[in-house]
Amino acid sequence: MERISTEIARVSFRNPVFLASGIWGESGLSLARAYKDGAGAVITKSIGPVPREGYPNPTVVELGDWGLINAMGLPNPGIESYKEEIAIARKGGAAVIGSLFGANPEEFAAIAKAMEESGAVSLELNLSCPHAKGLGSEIGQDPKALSEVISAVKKSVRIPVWAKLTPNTHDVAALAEAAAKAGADAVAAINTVRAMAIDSKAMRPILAHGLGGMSGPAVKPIGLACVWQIYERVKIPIVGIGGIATGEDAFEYILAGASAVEVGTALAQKGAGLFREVCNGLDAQLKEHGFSNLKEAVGAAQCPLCPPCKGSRRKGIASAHGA
Ligand code: RRO
Repeated sequence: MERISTEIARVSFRNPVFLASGIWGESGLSLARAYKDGAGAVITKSIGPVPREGYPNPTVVELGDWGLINAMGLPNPGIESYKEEIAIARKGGAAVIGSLFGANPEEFAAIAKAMEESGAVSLELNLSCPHAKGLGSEIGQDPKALSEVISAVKKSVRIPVWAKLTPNTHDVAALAEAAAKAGADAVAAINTVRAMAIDSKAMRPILAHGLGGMSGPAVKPIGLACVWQIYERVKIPIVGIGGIATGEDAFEYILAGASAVEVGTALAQKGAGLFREVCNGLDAQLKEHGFSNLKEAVGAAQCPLCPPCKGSRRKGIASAHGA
């Protein structure tokens, strides 16, 4: 399906529908399986410097059609043992993006190097987990701290580095700008939206951790707005995340400015057939709207008049993106 092949920071992908971090990323075999099932790339579970158990149960609240709230607490086996899983996924033929977190730039840089050595084709820095003390968005909401992490990782690896941004901020585009200035090759947006569910009978939060992160259909409009605002401000590619379950959802993210998308929550409901379904749906949308390839459609909704006309606003933005 040539029309939907894409490129993120010098790396080509057979299609733009990627497996999001946090689902099916526990083992190399499950990552390879998702790739065989049609993902354009697979993103690992977020991996830290040492094994971490995560929060006690309950860690997930399902909210029906809206999606779900999770507070897993970054459970992972630590980079030393996870290196092998990346190698297994690579042997299985998968394009692997390593997702990682740390408490400081040095930790990020060390894990990044280990992931590169294991065969990851790019890295996605988790600067955005919405509920982890001293980690995730506590670093990623601060442009200075975010920049320090990115600069350190860029010095330690040669593969492209994506910064995964939080929507839990007043100006996501400013974070993207800081990331680009620090050398990030791409940004991914969005991680989950800080959220909570309360059991009114028990009069307590449902999640053991209290606060969690919302994903699924309810966050799609938030993700689209973030991608839109980022596309207006930075030239590096954007990977869109949040509530994508159909080819039309993916097409909307592309129109807002994304060059690829990640699916997560919808996979839990619909299964691995979703990758091919979203790819086919996206291909059909591109064809129906007269685009001969995905690149032409990236940011096409940025013309407020009659997309995809050659309106001046779109032209200005598109030329800033080298189109
Ligand atoms: O593990 C988690 O609880 C988690 C992570 Br690392 C993340 O990046 N986003 C999220 O909603 N949960």
